[in-house]
Amino acid sequence: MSRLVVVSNRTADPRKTAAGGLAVAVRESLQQTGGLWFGWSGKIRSETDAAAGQPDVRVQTTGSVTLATLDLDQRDYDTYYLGYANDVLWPVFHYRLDLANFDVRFAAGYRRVNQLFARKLMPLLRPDDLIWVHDYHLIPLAAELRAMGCTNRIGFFLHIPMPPPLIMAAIPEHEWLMRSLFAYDLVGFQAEADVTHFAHYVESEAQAHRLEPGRLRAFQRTLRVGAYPIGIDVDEFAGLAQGKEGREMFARMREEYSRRRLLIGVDRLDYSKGLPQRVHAFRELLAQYPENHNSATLIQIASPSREDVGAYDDLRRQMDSLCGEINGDYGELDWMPVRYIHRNVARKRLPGLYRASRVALVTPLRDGMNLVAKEFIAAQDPADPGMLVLSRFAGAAEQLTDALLVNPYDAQGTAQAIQRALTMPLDERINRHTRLTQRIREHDVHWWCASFLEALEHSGQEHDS
Ligand code: GDG
Repeated sequence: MSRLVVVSNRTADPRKTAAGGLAVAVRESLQQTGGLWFGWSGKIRSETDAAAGQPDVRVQTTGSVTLATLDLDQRDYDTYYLGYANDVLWPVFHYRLDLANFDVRFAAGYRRVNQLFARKLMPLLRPDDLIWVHDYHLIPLAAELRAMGCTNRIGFFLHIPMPPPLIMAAIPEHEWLMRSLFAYDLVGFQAEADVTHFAHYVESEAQAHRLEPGRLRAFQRTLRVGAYPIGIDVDEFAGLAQGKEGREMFARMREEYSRRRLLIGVDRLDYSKGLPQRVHAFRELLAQYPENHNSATLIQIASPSREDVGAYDDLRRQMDSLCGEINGDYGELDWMPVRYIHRNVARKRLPGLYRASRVALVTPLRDGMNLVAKEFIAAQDPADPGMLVLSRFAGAAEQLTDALLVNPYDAQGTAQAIQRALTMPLDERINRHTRLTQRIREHDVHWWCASFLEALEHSGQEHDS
């Protein structure tokens, strides 16, 4: 069997509990097969180190997994990471052209770091390695590797949404970016909508042909594409809910909120997650349904994220002020409608918190998948489950159709759905939860990993140039 080589912007220690998302999924894929995980160390290389010519790739093996990391210098961090990845690709791929900053230095830095990754990775590769590249930071990596003579099978998975062609076309380098995807053997997306957007882009902008479902031909290359919706480790997460810290958290929350109804939101503080819109909808709930006064309480955990990027500062100020207003307008001496926590909460405590909540609000304006929606389902008591209110614009909405789907831009409609979730009879909650659990079990993280790697293994070398 081929060795697996995973490449992502950041790596994490595979022995430690990862914070979530990509890190959990990658750890899962590597633990199954063993292999190499290559990426940025998260450290900025000091000028002294650079001048002293210190080795810049550190290799460390633990069990069957080898971690290889490299430091970036300040200029690369500013242009590749803060600049192109998080000030161009992230906003545009989440349909936020208004927040994108198309600075030409960013594109050059992005290309330079992808070349650096390719140069440092090449000597570590073996001829039959399967290479799996993750996410928007590394779109051109396969093209750079191919230019250096790499003939391995290389797959790419995009964790964030693929926007429609006319939004993609706003990126000055869009043609180069999309062409470089054709250096992969397999490109996986989260949802069918993303596959459709990509196919439309290459058909309209690059005269691609669809050879058969899942195969596109353009730029003299043939590429396999497909939707591989990422999942969670359902048993592990349900197990955490039953563990010591999970049970303690659940008991504390149930006691604290015994006379109230708890709603939960857990997100990175990111403008794609629709946090201000969510607070507006919650305010609307209090305005439209006064029976929730002195009762419904929203705990919103917004873990700090990308604090070096300007748009995130504005969001933080906006959330501080919205939550202050709602508490000022509706709060009582013994009741605060919103508890807004701008800190990271330990992963082991999340399942207990989810389980103690009657409703989860997962209402991004745009999201590749959204794993919080799946974690909330996994943590519920099947005999008395809480209800998920889910944005139709999250990739998860394609699968989780038994949640209450909402348009997060519509505060009134979202408030109505929240009220429906809060008052839903037990039998309907159980029926919906049973079907939702089936969906997250069918497409869990093991399925995601195995199905992507199997497709990559069988994708073969279909390039003819
Ligand atoms: C990208 C895509 C896609 C959050 N706050 C805390 C915390 N979390 C954990 C959650 C969950 C993870 O972080 C977040 O996952 P998401 O899926 O919501 O989102 P992104 O970080 O935006 O990730 C997304 C994902 O990649 C995977 O492909 O689903 O669409 O944007 O696991 O529980 N964990 C802890 N404390 C927190 O305060 N411990």
